[in-house]
Amino acid sequence: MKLYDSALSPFSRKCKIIISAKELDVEIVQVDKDGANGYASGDSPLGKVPCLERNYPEVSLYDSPLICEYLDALKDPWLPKGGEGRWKAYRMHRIGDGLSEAVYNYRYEIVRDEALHWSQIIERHETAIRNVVTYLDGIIQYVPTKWSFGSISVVCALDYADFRAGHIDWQALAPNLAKWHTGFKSLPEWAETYAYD
Ligand SMILES: N[C@@H](CCC(=O)N[C@@H](CS)C(=O)NCC(=O)O)C(=O)O
Repeated sequence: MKLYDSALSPFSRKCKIIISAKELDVEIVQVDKDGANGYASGDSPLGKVPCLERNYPEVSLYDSPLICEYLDALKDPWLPKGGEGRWKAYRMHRIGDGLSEAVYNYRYEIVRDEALHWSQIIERHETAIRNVVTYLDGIIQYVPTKWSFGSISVVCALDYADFRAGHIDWQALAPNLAKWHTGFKSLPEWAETYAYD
């Protein structure tokens, strides 16, 4: 199997944490942008990373929540099989992704020429970032302090927020979340997949 990857992508990083933690046999392939096609990410018509190419190219998987669920299921699944725990894990995974999306959208606004900046949209994304970290700060004591289907997404989003929207200083807004996040930095998979130096 091959994971089409770009080192800075928080969506791709979630997949790499699972691959590393579970020692899965997946080749990580760095891809470049291909103009209006997006990334040259295998046979994904979306042109986005990550994309997971399995043994049959016609059944590649795209969109990171789906790829994470597939990879997780290959060995000792973190995602609970059913019950409320499963919904909680999906929910945490998706709020982490939503944070990454808000940071990503913010970034795409501010890299335009200044004359094209749309201040209401920039403020919309910044507000979403602030609201999500404040919300997470209040519930983080219920979220596992080790890798799980939910925590991978939140950890990747927080590092990405630091990298692309550091002026928000999410740690100051969310001290409980900051403490929780710091606990992951000593895990080998964190350092191995961290690309924001
Ligand atoms: N919902 C997608 C989002 C993936 C995504 O937006 N990836 C970005 C990189 S962080 C990308 O490939 N952007 C290229 C483009 O849209 O042209 C997922 O979770 O996989």
